[in-house]
Amino acid sequence: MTEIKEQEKKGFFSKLKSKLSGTSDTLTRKIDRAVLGKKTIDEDLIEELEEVLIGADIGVKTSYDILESVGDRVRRKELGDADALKNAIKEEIQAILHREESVFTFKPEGPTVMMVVGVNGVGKTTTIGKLALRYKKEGKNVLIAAGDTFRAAAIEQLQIWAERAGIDIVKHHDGADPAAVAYDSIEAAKARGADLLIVDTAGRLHTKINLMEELKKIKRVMTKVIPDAPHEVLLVVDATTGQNAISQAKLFNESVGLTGLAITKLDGTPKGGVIIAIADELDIPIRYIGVGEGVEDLRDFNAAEFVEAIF
Ligand SMILES: Nc1nc2c(ncn2[C@@H]2O[C@H](COP(=O)(O)OP(=O)(O)O)[C@@H](O)[C@H]2O)c(=O)[nH]1
Ligand SMILES: [Mg+2]
Repeated sequence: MTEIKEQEKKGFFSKLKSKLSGTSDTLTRKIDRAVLGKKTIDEDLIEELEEVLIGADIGVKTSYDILESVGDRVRRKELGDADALKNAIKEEIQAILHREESVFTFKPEGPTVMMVVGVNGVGKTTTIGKLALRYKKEGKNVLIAAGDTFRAAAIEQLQIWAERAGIDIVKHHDGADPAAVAYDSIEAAKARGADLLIVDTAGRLHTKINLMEELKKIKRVMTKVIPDAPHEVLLVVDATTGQNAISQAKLFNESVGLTGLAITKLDGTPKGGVIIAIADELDIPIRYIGVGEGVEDLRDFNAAEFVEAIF
């Protein structure tokens, strides 16, 4: 029994490793190449490594921070060889990621309300579908709301996930007021005693109202039914957009106040290093990572596991 579990864990990990190979190619292979055969660990090498880190989308500030403390250790002659140097970088990265590792938790009673935000195409609706299925499997009573009323296709897409998961969906016609959808869904969640309500939102609008104003309105409306809702404002960002993901996170955080992040499309991209910059530059917990389109490809973010997979 435990052996099977052990094997499952190994399979799960090797799959994660292969999904993140784009990032390990740009990051760890290049670190290896830079340090390989170097007899002395000096300032030139540190500079070379800084370029490697920046090239892996870790960002200028974060790359500098990482190598500043590694450089200190080099000057104190604590790092004797290339392996020790590589390990020091790995430890620094893990420490940064570890700060923002924090799993999503449910309120002890009453519906926990999660509002999912982000620009178009980042993977909001897909992430909601995966989460709904997962938490239902874990025995939660889940309800989802089609708050992206901007396109009919968005409602249909969520409907398909709801059918697949065998869960209820609250929806209005396309073009309806998303705040009204949010209000109805939160009333329904309360009335039905749902454990989790996940509300989808639009990433773009072509009307006069600004997206951020609309998201604020959705948040406000929710508090009329459940005063401390939403309990989670989850921003979804697409790792393949690299440094753009950071500016999106800053913008959404200033406007609507984020409590968690999901970073999608880490599979196949060489830009996965952006997660390190996000963890370093923003003080927002990373809840989930997306490494593919399958249901099992949305995982709780685990800093140690992530670093092991890319190093
Ligand atoms: N490869 C990959 N594709 C993803 C991931 N998450 C979402 N997608 C795809 O990204 C596209 C846009 O997703 P969608 O959920 O419609 O984005 P939304 O506009 O934010 O709601 C879809 O084709 C998804 O299948 C992921 O982790 N990896
Ligand atoms: Mg969508």
